[in-house]
This record gives sequence, C-alpha cells and structure tokens, in this order.
Amino acid sequence: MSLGYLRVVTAGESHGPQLTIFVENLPAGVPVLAEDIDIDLARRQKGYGRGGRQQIEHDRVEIVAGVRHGLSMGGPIAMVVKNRDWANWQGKMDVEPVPEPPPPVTRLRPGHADLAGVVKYGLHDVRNVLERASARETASRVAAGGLAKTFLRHFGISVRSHVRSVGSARANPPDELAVAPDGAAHTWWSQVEESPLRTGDQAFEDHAIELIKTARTAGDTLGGVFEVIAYGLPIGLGSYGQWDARLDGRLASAVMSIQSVKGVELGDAFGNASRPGSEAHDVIDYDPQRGWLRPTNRAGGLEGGVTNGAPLVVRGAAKPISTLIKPLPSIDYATRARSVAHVERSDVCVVPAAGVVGEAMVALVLADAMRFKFAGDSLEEALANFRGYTERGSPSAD
Ligand code: EPS
Repeated sequence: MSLGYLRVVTAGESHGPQLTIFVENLPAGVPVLAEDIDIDLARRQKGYGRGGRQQIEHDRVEIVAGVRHGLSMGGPIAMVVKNRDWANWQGKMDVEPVPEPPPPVTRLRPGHADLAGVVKYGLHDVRNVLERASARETASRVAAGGLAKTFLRHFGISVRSHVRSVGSARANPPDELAVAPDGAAHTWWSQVEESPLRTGDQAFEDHAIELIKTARTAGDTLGGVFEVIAYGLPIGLGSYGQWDARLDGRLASAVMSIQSVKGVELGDAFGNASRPGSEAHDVIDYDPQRGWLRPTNRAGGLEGGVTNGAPLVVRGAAKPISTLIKPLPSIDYATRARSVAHVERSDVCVVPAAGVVGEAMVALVLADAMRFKFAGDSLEEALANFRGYTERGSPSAD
C-alpha cells in the first residue's frame, strides 16, 4: 500500500509463520507501545459471526525496528504478528520444499480471488491464491493503522467505527454522531465498544445476531455496512488542485481495498443523490469561540476533496464472505468438470471486524495527509507547524 507520504508494505500468508509490516515516514519522537497496537488487534478479532480461527489466534504485535525506548526514531518501523495457526500447517505451508505436498485446492470459490488468481499467476493450487487474498492480511493493516492513530492522537484526532447494517437488519444511530463526539454520540460510542456487533442499538444487535445464527445454520454468510468517523480534523487536509490529491478519492480507494468491501460512501452520498440541493448541503455558521460550525454533516466532512472541519464520515459496504459451508456450484480447475466450491473453515459475518480495519485505513490516509500538510522530521516540529496553522484561524468544528 503506497499512500502519498506514509508508506506501508505488508507481507505474509494466512497460514504462514507470521505477518510482517513496514511503516515508513512516521516522524521521530512519537511514543509507540506494542500494547497500544494490541488493543486494536484484539478489537479486530472480536465480533459476533467470526469462525473458529479467532479461537486460535491471540494477535500480538512485536516491534522489531524503528523504535527505541518507546519512541519512534524517524527511520522505517518494522513489526511482526505471529500466526498461531502456523503450528497446524506444518508440511502444508512450509517455505522449504516438502517430500509430500498436500493435495492442491482446485474447486474454485465464486466471489473469492480463486479463479482470477490461478489464471493470472499461472498456478495450479488455489491455496497459493487464497493464502494472500485472505482477510488475515487485515491484521497487518490494523497494526500499521495503530501507529497512524497514535500519531493522530497528538493532534486531537480520533477515529472510530460502528456497524450500520448486517444483512437486512439496520441500526438506528443518532444524527449527532456525524456532528460531534459528545452528548448522545458519547453514549453511543461507549456502548459500541461493549457490543459484539459494534453498535449502540440493542434492538439492531439482537436482530443481527438472530440473522447471523440463521445464516450459520443454513451454511450461508452475511455482509453489511460499517461506518468510520474521524473527529477533530483541521480544515484543509487534501487538495482540489489535482485529482489524485483529493482526499475523498484517497479515502475511497483505501476503504475499498479492504477484503470484501465493494462499495464506499462519503457522508450521505447516496441519500444526497435523491435530495434537492437545498436539502443536501450543510449550511455554514461561525461562532467566535467555537469557530466554523455545520449544524448538519451530510457531506461527511469533505468539500472539494478537502476536509471542512466537520467529522469525516466514511461507510464501507462489505459483501457476504465468499467461503460458504453450503457451497455454490462451480468448476474444478484441474479437470474443468462441474463441481461445487471448495469448503474450509471461515467466518459467517465480519462486518464488525471490517469496521475496525476501516478505522485503520482511514487513520493511515489521514496520518498521510497530516504528514503532507504539516511535515516535520519530529513530532514536535509537526505539532509546531500544526499550531501555527490552526492559530491562524482554521480551528476544527468540534
Ligand atoms: C479468511 C478465512 C478464515 C478467516 C480469515 C480470513 O481463515 P481460516 O481459513 O484460517 O479459518 O479466519 O481471517 C483471519 C484469519 C483473521 O485473522 O481475520 C479468508 O478466506 O479471507
């Protein structure tokens, strides 16, 4: 993953020995603790609807380069997350040649990268595709995103997520969520962290759990929509000067790249498409104490591809997991005979976890945009630049 300024590269297979993560261009002097990143890794592993793999894994990050005595040094940071399941894949996922390779996976799963991957890379074993296409890789993104979140916190920026829908069940979050993190929004966010569905709506949680149970019994899977909200952003991240500098496009790309995500919405984009302009845009107000104010936030915190000081609201639509216990009709790649898709242990619903991954991706894009705007080789220098800018009259709206 290459953003504009921050650089993130990940490597690792789902059932290989470990995930490896490099993050470049974080400034020096950022306090970095593995235990802070572990909190997000654990949040990603939760969520009603996960499969047996999460009983095996207890993700912990090991920081192996770029940090000394708890502070970033300004050079590349390298991190490792071990796969505990690796112990069960000896002989099947070894790096070295093995005397008796396991039988190849050949029955293609509709919706997964199986067919495209074997054709593209000239492979004969779908395992060589699914191991890297797997959403196990999202643990790496969350580790990298943990660094981005730590950096952002020093500027008063926080990034959160919750679930808006699972299958046909829809949550009913308060409108205030998109305007400021206090009041009804504060109560909502504290409930989200306790909920197995990452929601503050008990009726929705009960309904979604019922739907997931029914899907599990039927050998089926469910998708849904998560929402990521970032509070405390300054006005002016991103630029309308060039198409690829627009922050809306960068966010859409980052969130769309999450495994299973097939749609991204910024603010009320799809609702706004059917409203007249007079009901779609957010009127502008100014208070000498609080700065620029927007009583509504249908734009989702971006105008002209630039942050406008309102909270950033990004939604991701996740398709249902494509590994089905009751498999769909398919073709055996080796024989081209009609068959059913390959079945292996998987999840039923990952929308709550996908929201935590969404937080990481949004945090990485925002940290990148902050690095671009405020630069600095040390955190102190970046903060001084930030203060100089905001004190000139661009306070955030919350
Ligand atoms: C995944 C299949 C499952 C998930 C995995 C993503 O893995 P397994 O086949 O080992 O049960 O558990 O997600 C994770 C391991 C994770 O940590 O999120 C897939 O096919 O994408």
